[in-house]
Amino acid sequence: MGLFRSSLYLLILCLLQGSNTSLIQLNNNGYEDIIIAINPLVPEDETLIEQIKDMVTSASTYLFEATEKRFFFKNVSILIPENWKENPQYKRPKHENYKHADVLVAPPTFPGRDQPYTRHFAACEEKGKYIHFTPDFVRGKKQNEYGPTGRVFVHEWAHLRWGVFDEYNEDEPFYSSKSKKIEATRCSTGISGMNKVYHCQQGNCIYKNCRIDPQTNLYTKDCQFFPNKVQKEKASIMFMQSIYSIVEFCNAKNHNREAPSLQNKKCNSRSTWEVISNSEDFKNSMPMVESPPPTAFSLMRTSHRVVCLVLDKSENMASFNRLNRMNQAAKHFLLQTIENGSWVGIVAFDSTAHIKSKLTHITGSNERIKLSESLPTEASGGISICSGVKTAFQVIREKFPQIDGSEIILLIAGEDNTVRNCMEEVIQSGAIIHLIAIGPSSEPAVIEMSSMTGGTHHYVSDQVQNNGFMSAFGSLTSGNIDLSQQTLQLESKGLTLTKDPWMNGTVIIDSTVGKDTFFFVTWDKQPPRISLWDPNGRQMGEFTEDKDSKMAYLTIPGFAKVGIWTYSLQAKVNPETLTVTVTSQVVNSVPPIIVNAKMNKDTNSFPAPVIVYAEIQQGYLPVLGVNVTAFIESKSGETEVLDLLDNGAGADSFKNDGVYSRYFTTYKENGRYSLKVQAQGGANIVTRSSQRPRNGALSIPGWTVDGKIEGKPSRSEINEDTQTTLESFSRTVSGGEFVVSNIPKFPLSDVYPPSQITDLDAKPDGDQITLTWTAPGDNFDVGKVQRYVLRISESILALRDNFDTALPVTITDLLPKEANSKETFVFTPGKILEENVTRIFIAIKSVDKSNLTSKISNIVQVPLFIPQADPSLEENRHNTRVNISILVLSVTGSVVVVSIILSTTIYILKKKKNESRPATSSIHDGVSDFKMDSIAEASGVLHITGFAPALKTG
Ligand SMILES: [Ca+2]
Ligand SMILES: [Ca+2]
Repeated sequence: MGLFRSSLYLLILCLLQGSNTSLIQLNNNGYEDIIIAINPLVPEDETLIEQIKDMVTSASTYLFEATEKRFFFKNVSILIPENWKENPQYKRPKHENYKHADVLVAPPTFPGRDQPYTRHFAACEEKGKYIHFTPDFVRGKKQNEYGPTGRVFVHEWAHLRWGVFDEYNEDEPFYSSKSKKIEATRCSTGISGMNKVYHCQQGNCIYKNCRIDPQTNLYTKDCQFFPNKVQKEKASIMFMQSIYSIVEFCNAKNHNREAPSLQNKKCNSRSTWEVISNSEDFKNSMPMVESPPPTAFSLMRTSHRVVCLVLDKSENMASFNRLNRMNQAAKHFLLQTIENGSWVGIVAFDSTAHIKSKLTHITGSNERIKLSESLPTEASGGISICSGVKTAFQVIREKFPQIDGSEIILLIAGEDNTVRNCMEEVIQSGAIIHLIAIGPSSEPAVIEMSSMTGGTHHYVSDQVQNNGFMSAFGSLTSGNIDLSQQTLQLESKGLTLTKDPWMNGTVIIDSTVGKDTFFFVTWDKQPPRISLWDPNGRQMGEFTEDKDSKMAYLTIPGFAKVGIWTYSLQAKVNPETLTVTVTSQVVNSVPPIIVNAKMNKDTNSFPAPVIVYAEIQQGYLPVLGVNVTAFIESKSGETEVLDLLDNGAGADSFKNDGVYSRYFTTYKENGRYSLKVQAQGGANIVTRSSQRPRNGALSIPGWTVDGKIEGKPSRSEINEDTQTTLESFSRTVSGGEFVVSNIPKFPLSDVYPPSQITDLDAKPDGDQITLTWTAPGDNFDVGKVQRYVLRISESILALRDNFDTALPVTITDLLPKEANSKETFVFTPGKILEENVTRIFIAIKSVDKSNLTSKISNIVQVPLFIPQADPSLEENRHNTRVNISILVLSVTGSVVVVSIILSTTIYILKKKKNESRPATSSIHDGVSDFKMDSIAEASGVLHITGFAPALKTG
């Protein structure tokens, strides 16, 4: 534990905040504008830059061949941290920054954990978030484990860019094949090798034959597949790009559909090449005739932040108290959020622009206060966004001739169709435009401007109690500095009080934050009475009141006491609207718990659903068991509340990866919606999982050479999932905005089917098979489905492509539960099976009250008989007792009463690596056991009497 703790202190600070949108473009077969960012915690080392270049250069050639001369890496920007020394070669970044990094080169989460991986938490075919390489990996020090770095880069690139998944599966390393053999999960099956157990006793290590586990009818967990070092097989890169002969992806011809790989589970049993061929990249390109040019690199070093506020003061700002609300949030930003060392200027505009403050270097509170006194005080006149932005360029150029990488926080409250006049100039300027749009009628073209320059955009409604301004400004922290200097938002809340004058609440300060904690209160009419108590019940002093701006604030100097702080506001008039915002800075040396929120898309057309994501991590480790609530506000201020779940069902792709997700479908009106996410963790309920990340290159277990195994197995990184309990915490973040169109005037009856079941699991148990899955709902993952349809087949393709004609299993006894509950169903396969059926495939669809049917679930496979082991393993089988259990004559279903409501259960697990398979000690039902050898020797294959001759359908 001591080691774990101390190493955690060394954890890298995750720089990615806010929604990450890659800036990569594909142009004439070449990928452009890839950003590889070196984390500031990586010690200065110029050779690392050369090694990154070598990696990408060799990856480009490998990628070109693997994609049939279709894609290569054309240009890459390497972001060098500010704490590395200057070099004339290093340019100032334009739109490139850490928030858009495609590849992070950052220290490992734990010393020695150098596994390369891709952060990907969406569905098949969707893009991943970033690739993580450690400095030692890039330096080539991990070649024995992962092979050449360029090849690994291509493996990770396929995850990141095309949303394909791994074709190995350490949780399910073996399966029962059609040819009655146990096979290693791999693609293609042409990859040859041996299955062995590496066994060490008192320092003596030997390779033993694999044994069969009678519970699973597969090899025991310690058995591993050791590929031949020399072989001819060319596919697949998503299995093991480290095998020298592997230069291709598995395609429709050589794809191994039977293997329980994540690729098969997530991509509907399609090959990686089929998925890649279906991508936009592929459809928009033709193979090249000539060889591609070598990759070009730009070196960029981040430096001080330059920000200019460009604030609308037109007559549009006069209504709904907008000007004052903007000033409150802008003051908060200037007093608290903007980092020391930054340069800040202020421009206000109506039909012309007015410089309110030239660029000021922020070194302490004097500059902050002075800037906050320069905000516009009167709202009148027309609106000219271009004059505002151009004047901001002028303000920046006075101090810095190059405006590359400068940020403009553009706040607008109305339409201005002349904005296109300066669109091109702004996009070419190298500045980043962050947009905060107020009210329903703000100029849509500016969103485009903001996206094109790599900025974020936020929408603020006129519902004061939703505190939209504060959330939007609060999210505009720097993406390029160490988290230790950043401000996190712990609370952002508002209330319109009518009868009851009180607004009471609590804020949790955890030990990873608490520096310079700032309590900020606003009102609409009269200053309320404000009281604040620390966790010991000691009342804090007076708040500083700014009556003109209708706000009051209090800084807790130094470090605020860890625990629950209580505030109480009493309104003096009725009605009154009050808001409370609490921010705090990170305490050095411990990575803070960080919440990022986003939607899967910025624009959406009805009736497609939007997926809301909240990612909660400490360092790069997922934080589990958090109560996560999304508030989605439409342009007229109606708010929809959703609980986000990390249960691996519905919209959530992976269980327990610290990404909490949910479908959003209850649109009320066309237009802009803003997202705010609140995360609350309870002490001893929230945990940090040390689980190894998914989606990454497989480490080489060792090679088979001339029938012997070479090299020590590298399973040194034990994937024991230690769960560290955490203290209580709270966070509130803005997730930006999205726009919905094409909502019909009159509501349609029912357009949403139940979501696809993606976590169907099957465990053989005696003569029965126990199925479990998470219940979908009437509309994706909300409500309750009407019924389930369960079908089985001997052929995976028959089940996938012709589900409706496959053999049904009666499941009508099962009354569906509320969405996100655990469903369990037990059935006995019985006499439907042919004598030589070695395994069956099972899938489920669900049907809602309007008879809308879900997509087919993931397909699970159950081995029914002991498959043939390798001939070399014959000696092992004599001691293997096998449970021959398929004796019952009919297909019957029974409902298992036990159920767990998942949505409210915090999943605390002490999980071993293999979760999906039953423990060998699980209950045995006493059905006849046979000696395997007596059967196998009698017939060569297993013949069990009592089965009908053919697989029946219907
Ligand atoms: Ca998840
Ligand atoms: Ca429905």
